[in-house]
Amino acid sequence: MTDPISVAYGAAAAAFVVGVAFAAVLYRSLDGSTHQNKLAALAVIPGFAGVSYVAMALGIGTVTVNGTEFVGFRYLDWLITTPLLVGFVGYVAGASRRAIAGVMLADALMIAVGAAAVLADGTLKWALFALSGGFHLVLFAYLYLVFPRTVPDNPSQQGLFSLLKNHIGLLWLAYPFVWLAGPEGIGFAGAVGISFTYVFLDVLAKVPYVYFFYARRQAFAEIAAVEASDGPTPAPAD
Ligand code: RET
Repeated sequence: MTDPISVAYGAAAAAFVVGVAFAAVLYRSLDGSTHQNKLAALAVIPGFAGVSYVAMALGIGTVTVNGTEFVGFRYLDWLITTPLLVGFVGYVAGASRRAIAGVMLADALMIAVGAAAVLADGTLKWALFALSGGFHLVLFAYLYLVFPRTVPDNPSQQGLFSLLKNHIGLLWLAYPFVWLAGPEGIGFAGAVGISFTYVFLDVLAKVPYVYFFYARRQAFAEIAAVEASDGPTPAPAD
């Protein structure tokens, strides 16, 4: 528990507590909004990550397969929380349930196939890596081609949507490269360096994400106001 990686994992768990606090403050600020209950699930993103990082700090779920360390809780955390990260972007975009389910499925498959690639060897490993990368591209297509079509003509919602889209679009690009560099890929970097990098990326991917919802909560107030009005807002006369 006192090795540097466990300390870094413990520090990450503390950072995720801050993320849960942002989700709680957002929840309270949405009293009376129709979005309050759905956005409550945002707390699962840093919450599950925090629990996973405690497990990782304690070495629970970490096994060595074919000489490579497989950090089970890392992939379990990603499997549960990354579909939520992309699903909520669809929600902000006002996307259909079908489109939201589609992006969440592509994301979950990207992670599950990526986990299988860690455990596999030889050609199969690289085939699975490529397949996971393919699901990553599908996810990008939802973010950059499908979701923008439905974003309402409302500056707060458009602003939050493009912030989340670009946050995910840029930051998540790092993951496959880190994986490739690590022992599960070509092995340029060791397990310790890779684990530190994942800690940094995971905290950046989740804590600011929840904060953006809080800082831009106006987007939900306005949606609520439009929904509360009787029917569609009349078009302004020219
Ligand atoms: C893997 C390896 C196989 C190829 C690809 C990957 C992508 C992973 C991503 C993970 C994102 C995780 C986040 C975690 C937050 O805590 C599985 C590394 C494409 C994009 C955002």
